[in-house]
Amino acid sequence: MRYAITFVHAPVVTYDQNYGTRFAPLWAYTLAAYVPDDWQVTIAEGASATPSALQGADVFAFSGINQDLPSILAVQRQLKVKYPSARFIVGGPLTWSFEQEGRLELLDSFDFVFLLDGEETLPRFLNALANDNLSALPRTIRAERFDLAAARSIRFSDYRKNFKHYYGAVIEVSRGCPFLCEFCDIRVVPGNNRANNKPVALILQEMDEYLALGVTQFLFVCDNFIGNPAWARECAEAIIAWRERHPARISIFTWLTINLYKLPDLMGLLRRAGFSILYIGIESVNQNALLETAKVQNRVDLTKAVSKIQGYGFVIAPGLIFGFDSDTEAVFRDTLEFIIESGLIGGDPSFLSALPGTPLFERMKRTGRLVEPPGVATERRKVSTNIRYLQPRAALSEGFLWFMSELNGAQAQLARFRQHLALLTASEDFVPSGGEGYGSPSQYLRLQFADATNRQMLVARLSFLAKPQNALAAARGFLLWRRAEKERPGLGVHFYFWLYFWTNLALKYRHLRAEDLDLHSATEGTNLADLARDAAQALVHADGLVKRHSKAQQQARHTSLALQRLADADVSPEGQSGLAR
Ligand code: B12
Ligand code: SF4
Repeated sequence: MRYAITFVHAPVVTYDQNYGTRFAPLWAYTLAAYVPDDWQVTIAEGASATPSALQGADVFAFSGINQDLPSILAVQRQLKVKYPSARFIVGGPLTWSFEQEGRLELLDSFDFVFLLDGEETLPRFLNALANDNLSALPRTIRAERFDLAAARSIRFSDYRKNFKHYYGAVIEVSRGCPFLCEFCDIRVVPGNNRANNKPVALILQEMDEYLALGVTQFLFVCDNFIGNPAWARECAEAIIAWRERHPARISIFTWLTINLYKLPDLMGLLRRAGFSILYIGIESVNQNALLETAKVQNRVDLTKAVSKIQGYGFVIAPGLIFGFDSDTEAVFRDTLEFIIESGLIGGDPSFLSALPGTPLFERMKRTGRLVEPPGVATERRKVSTNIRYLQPRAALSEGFLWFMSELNGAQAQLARFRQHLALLTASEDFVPSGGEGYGSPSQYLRLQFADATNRQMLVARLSFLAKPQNALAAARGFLLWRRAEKERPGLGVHFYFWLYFWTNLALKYRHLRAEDLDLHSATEGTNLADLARDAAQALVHADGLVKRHSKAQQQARHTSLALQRLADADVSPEGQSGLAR
């Protein structure tokens, strides 16, 4: 071996985001498969990714998401002192995001910064270094979109050393999404507005490798698994055939869109393939908000769509967002009612944020509604966003606090679970998945006991559930599950998922007060008349003709209405306009 590269995974894995579950750093195992053969590879994470534990290398490669910046810089700074002649490189979602935001200087301490897919740029860089030709490369190395049809399997020789630390397996299956939601930074990545799928044979090959390690829980990583429904069918059918050869009780979690409910054959196939939990961006129960943000595929009867999907036996982990321009005082109550009525048992609603590079970010910037990030890093706090909303701040905080306290109450929790089971048992579409369900409690508990912080979290969960009203609701939920199980075997994961999500949210938001919410209203620092003018201008073409039936028209109309409401309300930042309920 002539050269050595060390992938350093040093993120902030804060308690409220992974809830004690540790997943494989897929970027490192993926890119390690593209390192030239004569390089020695080390993948360092957790305790082994601390400066004192790290051995010398020619290249130290870092990656992360925006919120990881402080921990990445802290580790890199110390390593640089220890190994001054090494090259430090960085890639991952944070580099693209910072570039879009015009803040790439945050990564100035790195020798080279990589934007977007690394499968081709990393080996090019390593070869240039080995050939003493680094000066031919720019400091910021931008990738073309990598065609996943040419993807390699992850580097299992390294993965096998670490797999016991991880919850199940993470398999990347696809990149990209054909939709155009205004707030999303996936579809704006060059070439990413369509599905880019990995060969199904490679997915099965990786499943074989994982299964040989005894792994049966799979996180199928993608932006939208049904971005190309024909490929999704092909993939599901191949897994069904694979399961006939491997009698393992596998379970799969993935990300997809709500239009799945219109594809009954695909829902059946996915269940038979072992799909168990689906993350679906529902975003808002306010149909105007969906129009405003161009989430066209969600402009349907959401309760019906959610019930239909759940009726096949899936658990939905819903994405829900507050703070769209057209949200009114009703949104918090409507969302709570929707969750209960449609029997949704997961979800961690948040406030709209403008990600750099998105049309939403541009619109907020243009209208002076962006809140500048504090200090050097974009660090995520419990409830912290970068938009000045068109609702009074106090009303949003009040509404959110009310929503969380209601949702986490034993009464609402039992009601949502009861409805969930009622829908499942009444459904004629139910298809058993033949697996344990994603979120196996035995595997989760193994990881919980292995770590002191996780053990504390487990104790906190149990003491929350021990409160009399919570204990009663949990016991009732247990009995409801056992009764439903007689008609629909395999609902254990639904019960555990319900308890898991309930306790996650309750612990995350316990002791939450209005002061803990870092929210801003357009009344602070923004001229409402300018905003109204911008909304009106958005309605007019350059030639002066008024736009009809366009997204801009919808957005401008709702923004104008919201501005009017805001102007009519008590506009002081602390104003109590009654928007909360
Ligand atoms: C799976 C996933 C998760 C899983 C994590 C599983 C895991 N393995 O850790 C879960 C559900 C836990 C999760 C949680 C969160 N996630 Co997430 N997640 C994803 C998702 C869907 C896939 C990530 C992935 O593994 N991709 C596959 C790998 C191979 O891709 P990659 O890491 O991007 O690496 C490629 C390139 O970036 C590049 N590259 C990467 N690093 C480097 C380094 C070098 C040196 C080079 C040369 C190249 C390079 O090469 C790689 C191969 O092409 C992405 C969206 C997406 N499609 O990427 C969002 C995404 C990463 N998540 C995101 C967010 C915001 C979160 C949360 C903060 C959400 C929340 N509000 O709680 C939490 C944070 C959790 C935490 N503490 O880390 C954002 C990050 C945005 C940003 N710029 O900061 C993303 C991009 C989604 C989005 N567009 O909004 N997430
Ligand atoms: S459907 Fe999801 S991934 Fe696709 S553009 Fe909308 S938010 Fe992004």
